[in-house]
Amino acid sequence: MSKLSALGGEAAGAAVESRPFPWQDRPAGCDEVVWRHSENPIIPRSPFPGVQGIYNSAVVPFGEGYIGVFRTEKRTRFPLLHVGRSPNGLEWEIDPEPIEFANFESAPNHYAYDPRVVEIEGTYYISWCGGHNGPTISMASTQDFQTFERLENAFLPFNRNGVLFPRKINGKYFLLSRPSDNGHTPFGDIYVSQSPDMTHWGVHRWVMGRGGDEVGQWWQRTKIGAGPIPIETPDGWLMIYHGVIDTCNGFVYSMGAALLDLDEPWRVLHRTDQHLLTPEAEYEVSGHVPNVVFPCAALVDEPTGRLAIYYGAADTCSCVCYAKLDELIEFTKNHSAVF
Ligand code: BMA
Repeated sequence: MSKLSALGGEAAGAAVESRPFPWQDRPAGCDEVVWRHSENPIIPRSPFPGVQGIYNSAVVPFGEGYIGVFRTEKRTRFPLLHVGRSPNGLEWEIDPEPIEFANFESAPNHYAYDPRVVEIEGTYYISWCGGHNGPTISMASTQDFQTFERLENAFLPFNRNGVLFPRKINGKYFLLSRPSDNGHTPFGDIYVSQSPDMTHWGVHRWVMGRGGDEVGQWWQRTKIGAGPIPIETPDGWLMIYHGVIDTCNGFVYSMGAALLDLDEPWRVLHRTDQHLLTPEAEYEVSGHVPNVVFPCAALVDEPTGRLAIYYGAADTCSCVCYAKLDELIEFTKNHSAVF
């Protein structure tokens, strides 16, 4: 059964939990379904000396506040994962040292980027793009964000954007991914795989493909990839994702959404026929890689239906945007092209 069987409106009142939910109301005069936090970036490119980028990162509620796994780059520009903590989801303290795994010797050539985090049955799982012989989906688990156990890689190279579902479906773990290549992949569709144990992955099913001329969908014509952990709703799994267009100045990464069948999540019910957010703000169009909005996490305040989406901007800094869950679902249903 859906956790969000009834999507509360604003009148539903204060959040059940005492931890503050990161939120700003839609600004006056704005009629977008998704709007930006007014003080983005919430984490600037250098949260502490020696760091030159922190982006495409994941957060979850934890204790009285929030915890996150951040893609952090020091002067080597070699990406590693760092834990961060926040009382309110907006102000963050990032550990200066990267995550170390109890059962795994970190080699200097093991990179790690674009993490996602999810709690399933009391254990937190981290999936990220990792490797040393080509990128694939690496995974770890933790109970407390102090000790981390490295799990086996889910797939052979090359693969990216590994995103777990937040519960088992018909007794199996489900993992979205985007098979890719060793470089700046110029193609890519979203697939879903199943596992009985978080180690052995199979039953690979195609979920949805990139857009193109035939479907009039250029904003997502080059490749697509799942973003935050899918959100369970009565209308299906809400999967926020990125879509990419190739231009003469390089790739442009935008954000879209789809609703997937709750029991058979390879079946797409609805899918936005336009982007929800595209690089326009200064911090999105300018940075290490201009023109990137890259969502990796979302928080839902169940009593109010408020949604805070965390995204990396321009491969440089960390940002938040907001939506109302019921509005986003209605928008996805009413502006849909499934192909
Ligand atoms: C992808 C990943 C992301 C990055 C994006 C844009 O291939 O490497 O981490 O945000 O490219 O550079």
